[in-house]
Amino acid sequence: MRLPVIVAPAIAIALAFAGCRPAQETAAATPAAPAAEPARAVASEQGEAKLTVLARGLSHPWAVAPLPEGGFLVTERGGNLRRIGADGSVSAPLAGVPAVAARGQGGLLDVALAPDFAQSRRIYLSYAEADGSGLSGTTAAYATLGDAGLGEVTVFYRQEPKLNAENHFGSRFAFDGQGHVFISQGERTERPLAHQLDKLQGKLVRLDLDGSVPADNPFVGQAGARPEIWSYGHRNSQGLAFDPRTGKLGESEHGPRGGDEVNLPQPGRNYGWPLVTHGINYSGQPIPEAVGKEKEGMEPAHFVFEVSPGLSGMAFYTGQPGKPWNDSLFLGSLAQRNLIRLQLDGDRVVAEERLLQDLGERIRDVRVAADGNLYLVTDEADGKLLKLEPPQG
Ligand SMILES: [Ca+2]
Repeated sequence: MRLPVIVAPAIAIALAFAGCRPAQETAAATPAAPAAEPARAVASEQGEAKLTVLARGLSHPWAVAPLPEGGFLVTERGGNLRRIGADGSVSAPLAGVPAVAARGQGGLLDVALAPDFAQSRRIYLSYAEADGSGLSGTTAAYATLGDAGLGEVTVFYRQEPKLNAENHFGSRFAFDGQGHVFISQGERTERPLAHQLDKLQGKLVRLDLDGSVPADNPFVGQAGARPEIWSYGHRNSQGLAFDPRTGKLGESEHGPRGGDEVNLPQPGRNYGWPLVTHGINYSGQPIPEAVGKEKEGMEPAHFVFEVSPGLSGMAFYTGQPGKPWNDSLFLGSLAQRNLIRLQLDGDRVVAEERLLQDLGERIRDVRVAADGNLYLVTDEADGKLLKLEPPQG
């Protein structure tokens, strides 16, 4: 087992000071592993939450998957997968991760545990993959998690065709508990592709857990359409999760300026991009194809942010009766650098709150773990893994 390659700066400083102290104190103060930094209070409309920096010094972390035995898997966009202990210890990069195309917005993206992870130790990874000529596409693999790395790495999905474009790869996984994995993607900034059913850009796809195509997918048997597709007309979908209360799939979509969306994607439906949007180009120019906020035959957004937060990962917080944040949807904001909490009544958004504004960091992913806490990663050069303990009511 290699030693951790990252020492949290605060710990390094603590150790430096420890050197000036009497020997007996130094021995007692030396941690076996980097200790978590002290928790601090976080104000919320629903009471006081608690924030702890579990680890820092991560390079643009993109996803966090809490492990059932404690600890976490965290991806770094440059291509590393690390295990982080419940005590904040950060492992060396795990071996066996596929080569990724870390250019533009591409690189190592999502990590998720298979529904039967406790028995199988299988994990899912999504990433940007290059071909020999420099074209790239969103790709998904599963693998078995061992102590030092991954084994039995199997690529089970490739976005086709590969393109000469470096942005809008997506991507997140979600599992429906009925033997399917969903993979969100972006349109790679080639807007018209989101409506072309023979291409996989701008599509949400649904596969069996081994990567085969389910016979009941909406476009199976339709000439000129890819059978992997579940829904289409998506711009860049970087959040995906099932609502445990309703079993409905939710999707967050990083939109154009003024057009970030939450959708509840249904099979075979068209979610409109780029014809239907509330936004304009980041240049300030209109989107050439846009016809308005709604159009016959296309699904309007379920919820729209008309000032763009720059949405990324998302998680439902449910099944916590008596807790003030019960029935919330959390979304990471990249551009506004905070954590969004949407209060839900059924599927309806009835209130909105921003958290962690004073942290000032791009929140790339948020997950709810079995311990009832939220875990986040910040997409920064000095990226952090954060634990957020909800108000107890
Ligand atoms: Ca849309």
